[in-house]
Amino acid sequence: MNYKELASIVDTAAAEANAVEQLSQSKEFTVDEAYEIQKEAINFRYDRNEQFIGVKLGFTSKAKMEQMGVHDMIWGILTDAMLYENGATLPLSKFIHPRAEPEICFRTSKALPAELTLETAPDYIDGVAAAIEIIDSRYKNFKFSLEDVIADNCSSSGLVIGAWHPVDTPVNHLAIQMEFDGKEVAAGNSNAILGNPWESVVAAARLTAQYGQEVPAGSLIMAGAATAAVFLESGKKVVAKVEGLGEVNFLPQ
Ligand code: OOG
Ligand code: MG
Repeated sequence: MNYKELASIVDTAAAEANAVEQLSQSKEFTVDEAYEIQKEAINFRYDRNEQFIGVKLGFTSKAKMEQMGVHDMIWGILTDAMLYENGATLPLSKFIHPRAEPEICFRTSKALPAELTLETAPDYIDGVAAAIEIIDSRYKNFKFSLEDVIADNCSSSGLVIGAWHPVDTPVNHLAIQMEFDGKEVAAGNSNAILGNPWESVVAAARLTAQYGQEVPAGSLIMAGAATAAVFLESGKKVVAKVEGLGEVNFLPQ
């Protein structure tokens, strides 16, 4: 099977909300090949007129790596079809076994260069916001190897963004919390994200350049979860709160 054929398996699984076996069970592939498969899977979305809106990083915190049993940072692509409005109802029928995780989102003001530092990164960003990512692995039992999850566009399936705040809004050492119907289901600190969430912007610039992905002005960068992700429950309102950045919510139904 070539990359495109492998990509069509995860793309169809996503489109039909039907879990499949891990791709590596039929063919072994490397991390670099996994990104080739991811690219082909995203091309299927572009063929359906979905638009690039940004990138997401994954496994930027210990909590996430431990939950999923993997040990390296990953990145994937976000499209407009994944974006839900703050307060929206999320149709659960479109998903397989979705989980939510509270995150921080950055918005680019200029195209990202390949090399950024903690000092230069803010020059390329014009907003920060509280966010929730909805991840929905296309693999059975939400189980995968590092290569498999990369090929599956890092489980990307949805995101909700809160109100934008200026670029100089502090993002370090912020309390992050997620509630289902008012009950806390996850809690952490923003510094669990690579020691400083701005490191995610630096990493996004480096990784996207390495794989030839442009990140134009106006793109979103999801920094990765500081806490483990939690399975959605129908009718239970999901609220994420990030100290200083406010709240963001949606209703799975
Ligand atoms: C992969 C996606 C990880 C994060 O924020 O760490 C991720 C997964 O856990 O299915 O989005
Ligand atoms: Mg995430």
